[in-house]
Amino acid sequence: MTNPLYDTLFGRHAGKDTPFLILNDGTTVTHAQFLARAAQFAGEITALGLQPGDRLAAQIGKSPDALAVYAACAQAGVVFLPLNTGYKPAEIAYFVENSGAKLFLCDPASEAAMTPVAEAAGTTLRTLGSEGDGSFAEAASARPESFQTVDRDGDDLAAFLYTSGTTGRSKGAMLTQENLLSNARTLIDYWRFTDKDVLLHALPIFHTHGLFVATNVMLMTSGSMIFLPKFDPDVMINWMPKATSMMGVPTFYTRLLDDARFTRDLTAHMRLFVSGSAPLLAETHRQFEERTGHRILERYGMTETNMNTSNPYDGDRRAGTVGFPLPGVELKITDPATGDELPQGEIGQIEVRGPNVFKGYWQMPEKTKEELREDGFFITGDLGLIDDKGYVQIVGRNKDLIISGGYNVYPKEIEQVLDDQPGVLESAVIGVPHPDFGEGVIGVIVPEKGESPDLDQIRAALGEALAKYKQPKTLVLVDELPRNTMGKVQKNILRDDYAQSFAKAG
Ligand code: MLC
Ligand code: AMP
Repeated sequence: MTNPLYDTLFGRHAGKDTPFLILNDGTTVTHAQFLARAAQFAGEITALGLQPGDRLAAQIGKSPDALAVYAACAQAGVVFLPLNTGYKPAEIAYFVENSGAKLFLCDPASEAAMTPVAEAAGTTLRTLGSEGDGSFAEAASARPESFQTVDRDGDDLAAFLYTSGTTGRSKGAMLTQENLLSNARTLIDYWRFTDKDVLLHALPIFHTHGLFVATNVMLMTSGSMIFLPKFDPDVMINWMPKATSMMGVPTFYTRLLDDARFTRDLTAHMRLFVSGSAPLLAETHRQFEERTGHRILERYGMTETNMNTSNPYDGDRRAGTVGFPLPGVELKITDPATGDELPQGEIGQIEVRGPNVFKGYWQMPEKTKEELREDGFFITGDLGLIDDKGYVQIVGRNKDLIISGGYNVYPKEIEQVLDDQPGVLESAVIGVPHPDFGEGVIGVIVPEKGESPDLDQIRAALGEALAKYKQPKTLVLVDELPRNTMGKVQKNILRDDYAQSFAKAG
């Protein structure tokens, strides 16, 4: 093999007229059509001067063309950097600049806003829309439908996915071809995917879950995907009888359960429901089984590691646990202070090692060293234990992180924006239970002495700076923040104080 990622996921389908993507309007994109488009894109990327190892950043809506950019990068040996479509220009500027991306693809509608971003970073900007439109798509249409695949090695970089950090600065997790391939191979086996599977795909394709877990698995098994632009209960319910499997974040499951049309009959054709990216409440697990007869299979992963653990396909899928370490993945629970391994049953930090674990953070050797040990164990920042049956339970986080609807929100990033606002002395951002998103973001603000900050103006500033899902759903003003004797803000007290804030929301 000359290019393991391309050959294993894409090249294997050369010339096949089998369905790959089934779109909401009922049209189908075959494997061969998809590869032809990807080859045109690879030709265009190369013509724009990108060399193997260069980065291509993309903030584009979910569509077959968007997925073809991933395939094209693999074929041209270019590192793919997908970006959340909700990010604002101020957020994008950092990723494009930090990654040194040579080409930045954005939606035609955001071209004007992104032009200064690309100019400042010295990056070429092209557009790609969801309907085959945009300057990149148009230029690529004139290119051949085949492309000489660039030689690559399993250890070469395939993708950068940025994850935020507790310091507020995002880090580019460098993932190799083999990181992605090894995980997909394992998951296919563990979850019994075959070419008969039809996956209901409603996740975004700019994160690990929708891009690598779902898509790589289906590409590797030659199955097909009902490829939906976003999660919409009506559309999900419409397509469910045609699917065999679904992967989703817990919000998908709670929203489906809220819909009376979601029944045992509707799911009769399904063989597997997978949940991950955020904790699934044991109650949701129970209600789901009661309603449909299916037991959700919960697994645990991260951007830096792909998937680490999974409940079993055949054995007991235990609610409130994330199952066993996947084959090839070593997992241990360690003492955060000493790094020593703890006995079974004790709570500590979760560390993992395996072919799935990333190569480090782009141009951040110090950060990499803090989290990725020399012996290959990655300190996940999650706290957990291994129970008496060997199941891993996640009990909390050793990092200041909120997970809202499956998206990670790092409080520091929001606090920095809040602290910059006129009349604000300091702030603390917390996550509290939310019936729809699992956790909802709250911003607690302390005004400067004698000041009364304008909350509408602050909301507007947050709207300018941050993607919608990061913006606090509630802002509150307080006289002071609770602190311990060391002066550290006690977020646990704030979380208790505001625990009921979203109790009636939905
Ligand atoms: C949307 N909103 C959110 C939000 N998503 N707010 C907080 N958290 C979220 N996740 C905002 C919207 O902008 C809107 O604001 C309001 O909340 C309601 O929007 P909605 O229409 O109900 O949201 P919707 O578009 O339906 O999106 C909800 C969702 C989506 C859950 C379907 O967020 C989603 O697809 N999440 C999946 C995330 C994911 O793929 N994570 C995997 C990461 S990989 P307003 O004010 O306009 O009303 C990873 C590793 C691993 O973690 O283990 O997998
Ligand atoms: P991300 O950085 O977006 O990849 O998010 C990874 C984080 O999501 C992990 O470190 C966990 O905190 C969380 N996570 C993923 N899957 C689960 C799960 N099944 N249960 C609880 N938390 C999860």
